[in-house]
Amino acid sequence: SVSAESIRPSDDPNDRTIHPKSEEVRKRINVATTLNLLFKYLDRETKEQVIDAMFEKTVQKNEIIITQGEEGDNFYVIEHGIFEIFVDDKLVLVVADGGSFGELALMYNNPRAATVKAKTDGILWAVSRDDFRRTITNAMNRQRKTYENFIKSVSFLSSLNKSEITKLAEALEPFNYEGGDTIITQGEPGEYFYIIEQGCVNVCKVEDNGIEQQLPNLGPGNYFGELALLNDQPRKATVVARGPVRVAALKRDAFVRLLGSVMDIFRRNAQGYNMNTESSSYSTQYDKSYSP
Ligand code: 1OR
Repeated sequence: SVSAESIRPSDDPNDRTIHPKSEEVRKRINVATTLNLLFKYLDRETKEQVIDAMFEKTVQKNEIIITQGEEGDNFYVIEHGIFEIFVDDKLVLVVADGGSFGELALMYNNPRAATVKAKTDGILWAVSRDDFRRTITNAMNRQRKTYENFIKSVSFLSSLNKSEITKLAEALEPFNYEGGDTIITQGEPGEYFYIIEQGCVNVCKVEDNGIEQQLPNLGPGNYFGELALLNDQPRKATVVARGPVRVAALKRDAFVRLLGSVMDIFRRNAQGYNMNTESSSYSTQYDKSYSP
């Protein structure tokens, strides 16, 4: 399905590698990468470039794909198969379909941090070091810079220092929603904290007595989803996109690790949630309730 010949136009200023592929193969790769974290940062065009640059590698059970300590050559996305990751001969992680490995050595110019071994036969899509850096590393750096500027513009994050901003920018993940999409469902467990980059969300809470209470809408620079992580409790409200919404999201462990200095603000603002929405002393975040 993949031509052995690769075209590398040297007069192209972008000097892109293209391993030609059928539409069917591109679709398979698209499926394999939809949930992959590294691909979240890519706009459609860059993602197409990564897929262009990929070449297929079939592997056999027990094959060693990466050896700890060696220099990094490729990054791999798993279309199919189970792979075991060992650090100092200790099994640390098992990855399978849609997962990936081998990015660290390419991103940071380090020796391979782990050994990766096929537990089953499998199919991998490989991207060479040069192509990886040109596409994925570049996109991640761009995204990080965009996030750094965004963080500096968000008032509840104004206490963060430079190194905290850098770490937060590395940990934030972009998610996009369409109008009507439910971002958070009341009663479910929470794994993410959200800051709105673009758009507006509706927050709605069903009280114990069954009465639905509309909370003020939230917009750019506002946050939600902190309570479940702060208090280790189910989601206390449902949050729905009112139109196209883009959020910067932070996983639970990163939230705890990176926003420690902001917890007081969260706690203080959370006291406002318990008051009636009509109350004049409603929380700081809602002082300027967002209405587009
Ligand atoms: P790499 O280029 O260093 C080995 O080649 C790959 O294994 C590495 O990139 C990651 O993609 C992947 N520690 C190091 N490498 C890991 C780890 C890992 N997990 C996956 N890889 N740890 C496991 C974290 C759950 C830390 C163990 C102390």
